[in-house]
Parts: sequence; structure tokens; C-alpha cells
Amino acid sequence: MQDNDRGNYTVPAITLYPYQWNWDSAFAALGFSTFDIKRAWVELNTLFLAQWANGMVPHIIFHQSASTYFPGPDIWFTNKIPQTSGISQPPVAASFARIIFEKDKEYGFGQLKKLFPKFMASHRWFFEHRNENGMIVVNHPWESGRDNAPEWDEAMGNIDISNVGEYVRNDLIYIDPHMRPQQQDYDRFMAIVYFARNCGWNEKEMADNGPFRVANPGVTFILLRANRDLLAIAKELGEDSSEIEEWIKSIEGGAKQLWNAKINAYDAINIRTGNFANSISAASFLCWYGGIENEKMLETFDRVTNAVKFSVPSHDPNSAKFEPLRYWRGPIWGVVNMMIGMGLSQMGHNKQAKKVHSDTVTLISKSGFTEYFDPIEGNPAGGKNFTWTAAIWLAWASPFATEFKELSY
Ligand code: 9WN
Repeated sequence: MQDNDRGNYTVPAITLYPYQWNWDSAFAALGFSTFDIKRAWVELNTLFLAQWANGMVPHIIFHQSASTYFPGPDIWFTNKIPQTSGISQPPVAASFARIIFEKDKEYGFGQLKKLFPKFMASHRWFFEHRNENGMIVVNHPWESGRDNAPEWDEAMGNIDISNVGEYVRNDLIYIDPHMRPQQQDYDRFMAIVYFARNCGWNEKEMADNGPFRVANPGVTFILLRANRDLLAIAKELGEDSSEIEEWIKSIEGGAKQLWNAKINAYDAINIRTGNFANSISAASFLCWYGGIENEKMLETFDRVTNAVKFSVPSHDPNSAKFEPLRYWRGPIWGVVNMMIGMGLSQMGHNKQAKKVHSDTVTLISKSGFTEYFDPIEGNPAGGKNFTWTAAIWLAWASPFATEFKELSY
């Protein structure tokens, strides 16, 4: 983490990801809070300095120029200072700010007071622009943080790529292509960026006519959790919480609609067609993190985790689409494990919580702070020396992470 620290923000990994990423930074803040509480708040403050006037917290902030990542600021062309991308990422910040605050309330009070209206504006933006009847949607797979998950396949298949043209992917220079999204995915990632750029990042146009709009368990449960934490923060600060309470009710209703009885799991829905993705991903298991109990999900969890040596695979190992090394189509991500593990233990599912925790410890001990892990062999995959893998080690996985508090809702 210290190698990746740029003073007031942290890059996810040198060379591969040379800018500030939204949810990576929130995990970094949590990691910093185990040894430098002030630095933790600096990380969150830098992230929210880039918040747009409409409340959106961008998914990448291009603080300095770097040639090793594509697509850079000239492609996004959002006209902001600092330069940013034009989409968001899963809103974990309020949840982690609450944990950091609990560690040092005296120092944290003023920090939280400053950030509270920014968290409110960000969550309000999700309600205004990423909400379909309480289900939270993404307008781009990158907004989910799980770029090439099979959940997006149907919606991605319907995207016109005739205007995409030539471009060079830098990720393939640094990482084995078998571990990265395929070219067909990248062409579609770019087609969505160009559509949004061409309409001047107009939210209404993107919601009504954008090429991609998919409701999904990942962002829905993460925002639900973040609202519960924001509610606790509002009470702590003596702020009005009525709007947050409405948001919670609304997403609880939305989450129910994501239940797909056919696969016994929470699932994504393509808003353009109304179809379920019929995909069980690690994000389906974030229901407990979101404060939602579901016994059937526990059965699915046991089945999925029994199918591989290490947990939690990002996609169902019994599915034909499972690929143990290809990014979000199979590998294990430490950050997702932390959220699943927190949710399981908060809901009292101790056996499952312990498994997620001990597998994460084994994986990191064996394979280091790698970007993600192969669920079959436990081997390292993707980039090396990753900030967020180190951060969850410090805050949750390591035997020294005893200060990690399990907060109630
Ligand atoms: C696009 C930085 C980010 C993570 C995402 C992960 C990956 C970027 C990419 O890296 O996405 O945002 O270029 O592959 O999918 O979750 O925030 O670590």
C-alpha cells in the first residue's frame, strides 16, 4: 500500500492502474485506518473532491497523466477538473467511513460531518439516475466493478459495435490475455463509452436510450448496506435521516424483484428486455452484507463453495460460463470475500463466514497481494502488489485484524 500511495490517494497497482479508482480507494482508506487514521480520511476526501455537481462520484480520477492505461481522459472527455471518467462504481465509501469513524470518533467526527452531505449527494444520484423501481442498475459493466461477469452477457450481446474503430488495449501488454476480458467485451465497453460521450454524459438520454442498463444484486446490495450505514452516521451526527429511511425501504422492495427462483439466487435483470441473466455470481452472496436474510441463498452458497477448493468464486463453477482464470468469470477477489464474510458473520452464519475468512487467509498467505486468485489451485492471477488485497488483509483477513468491529445495522 505504501508503494502505491501517491500522498493523498492510492493507485490500485503501479503501471496497470495508474490513477485513482473509486471503490479501490474506499478499500484503501479502510486499510490505512489500521495504521494511520488521518491518512485514511485523506483518501476518502480526495475521492470526494472529484464528485460531480450532480452527485456522481466518478469511477476513475485522472490526477496525473499516465500512458499505461486505456481508456485515458482524452477518451472519456468529460470536461472536469480534475479529469475523470463519466460513470461511477459500487458505493462502498459510506460503509467504510462508518468503520473508520468507529476507530477514532474524536478525530472522525469532523471528517464525517464534512463528508456526510457528499455521501447523501452520491446516494441521491444513484436514486435519481441508477434506479429502476428500487433495483439499482449500471449503465456500463465497469460501473459494477465486475467488468466481464456473465451477468452482462445478454445485454452486451445486443450492443452495436460498428462505430468503435481501432484502439490499443494496454492491459494485454502487462497481463496474460487469458486472465483478462475478451476483445468482444472491450469493443462493447468502448461502444457504451462513445454513446455516453456523444450525448454529453446526459443521464436522461443514457437511462432512456443507452445501449446497456442492467439491474444487479451487486450494486443493489452494496447501496442498501451503504444506506444502512449512512443512517447510523446521520443519527450519530444528529442529521435528518428521513430521506435515507425511504431509500432503504425502496431498495428492500427492489431486491425482492431480483430473486430468480429458477436458479435459487439473486440475479441480474436486463432492463431493456426484462430478462434474468440466469447467472449466480459472487455478488448474489452480498445479500447478507445488504442486511437481507435468505435461507435458499445459503443452500446455493454451500453448493457453489463446495464445488471448488477455494472460495468465493466470482461465478458459479457448475455453469458452462465458468472460467477459473478469466477476471470476473470465475476467480476469487479478496474485496468481495471481505464483504461476503462480513455479511455472513453479521447474520450469524458463522460456519460459512469462517470458511470465507480462512480461505482468504490461505490464498493471500500462499499467493500474496495479487489482484485475484484461481479458485481451483489458489494460484495468483492478474496484477501484482494490489492495494485493495493488502487493504482487506490489514482490515479483515490478517490475524492482527482484531480491531475490526462487526457493526450492527
Ligand atoms: C475498469 C481497479 C479496477 C477495479 C475494477 C476492476 C478493474 C478496470 C479495468 O480494475 O476495472 O474500471 O480496466 O479493468 O474490474 O473492479 O476497480 O482495480
